[in-house]
Amino acid sequence: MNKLVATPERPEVLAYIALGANLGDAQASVRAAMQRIGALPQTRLITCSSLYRTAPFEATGPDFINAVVAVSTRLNAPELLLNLQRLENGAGRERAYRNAPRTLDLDILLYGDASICSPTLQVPHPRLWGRAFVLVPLAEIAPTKVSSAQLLAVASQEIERLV
Ligand code: PH2
Ligand code: MG
Ligand code: MG
Repeated sequence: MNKLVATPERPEVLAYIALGANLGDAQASVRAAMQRIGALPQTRLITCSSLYRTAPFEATGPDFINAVVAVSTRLNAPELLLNLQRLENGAGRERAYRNAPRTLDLDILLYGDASICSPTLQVPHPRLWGRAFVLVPLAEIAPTKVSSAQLLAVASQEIERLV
């Protein structure tokens, strides 16, 4: 006899994603990416930071547009990463060399309280703390995640909130 076994629903996890672009219409790319992230399967957009214009940090090329979003998702972290990479590729992302100018970069900063260290994904993002272009928008939408000392440590990096 067939048994109906209910598959347990996966938990919703609050994740933070950094968005960046410095090729093409970067503001439009970042805004469109916010909407596309919210339309990913089993994922809801919770909060979007403002957009910020930032000087390239350990990178060359035009100024960046950066932002951070919070999502609630039932995707696991590797699935979320795969979906974000599809959005990067859909936006014409090319990987010519490390930190090359890009049409869209989407990085998982935090995935709930998870610590992940796999060859393809490290969470929390290993370079989260030294970068104003991530910390300032993250602090805007999740002030408890960033201390004033951490913000002070990146205060010399150029960043301008767009209105
Ligand atoms: N991303 C990098 C390297 N440097 N600088 C700014 N301002 N914004 C970025 O998004 C950025 C960067 C690697 O992903
Ligand atoms: Mg990045
Ligand atoms: Mg990236």
